[in-house]
Amino acid sequence: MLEIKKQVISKIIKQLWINYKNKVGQVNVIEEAIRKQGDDWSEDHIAFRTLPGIHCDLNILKEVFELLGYSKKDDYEFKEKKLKAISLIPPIEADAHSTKIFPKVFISVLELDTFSEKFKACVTKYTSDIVASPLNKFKQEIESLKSNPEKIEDVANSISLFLSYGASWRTPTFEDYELLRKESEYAAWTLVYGNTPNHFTVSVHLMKNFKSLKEFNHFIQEKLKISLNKSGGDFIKGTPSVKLEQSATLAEECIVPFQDGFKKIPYAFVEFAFRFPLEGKSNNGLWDSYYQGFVTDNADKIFESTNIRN
Ligand code: OOG
Ligand code: NI
Repeated sequence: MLEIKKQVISKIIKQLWINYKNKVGQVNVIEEAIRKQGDDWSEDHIAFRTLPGIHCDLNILKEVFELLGYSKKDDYEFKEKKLKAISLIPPIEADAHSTKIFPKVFISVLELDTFSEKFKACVTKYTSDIVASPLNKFKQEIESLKSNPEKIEDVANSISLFLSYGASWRTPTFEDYELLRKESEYAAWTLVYGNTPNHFTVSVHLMKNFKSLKEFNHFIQEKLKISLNKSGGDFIKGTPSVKLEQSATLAEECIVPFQDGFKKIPYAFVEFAFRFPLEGKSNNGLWDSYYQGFVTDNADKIFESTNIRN
């Protein structure tokens, strides 16, 4: 069964990737430039955002990935942004000691408790539109692959659609979007885009042509003329001592429908991760020789890649 699940994951990731690449022009530019240098595009992780609600929050996405063979790894808390998050790792077993492995998944959710009453009512108005989740359907579809493996394409498509187009509450008004944005950029973004991936992350530590994230950032900024997120004052979030350095582009805008017209809203960005080897391990490209967790202080700043820029 694990083998079939892995094939499903592979198809889903491919679908999500195509959807993301079609909507975010900078992805093509960056991918092509990296490949032209002779390096591979090796995905580190994908990130999703959710709003609280029994049929649409972090737990639904978590269970979808668990159905596919992913396992929950760590919990993260972002007090100021009023968010929490988890990471999931792909089915590794025999692959852990390998260079090719599926991306990790990072899922976050808004914590409603301490927001204003107006804000809470606004979030709930939308999330209460979702009265059922597709989890049971996905469970049955995956089970059915045991006896009908030829259905794999259909099953992968059905899950990809859910993960690509996000939660299906009513189209928001621009006024509600602005109301949420006053208290949380994250909430406003998620109201518009639902649980579609907001970034894919490429592993810079596995590239032959770039010895450091600094060198890679320079390439992105000077050669490709793409702007990077400077939240926290630096382009690089993290240090070798926390075993993870990250940088991210500023999200590209998409035209999205509101009840009262169309607007351009920042959508998705590209993230770059440079993972350091664990104690006693060398940087030989094998998955289990690098730190594979996330770092709260880094993540806190990465979230801001989709903020509205004035
Ligand atoms: C997730 C931000 C955190 C990381 O790698 O630490 C993150 C988000 O923007 O939704 O991606
Ligand atoms: Ni990330």
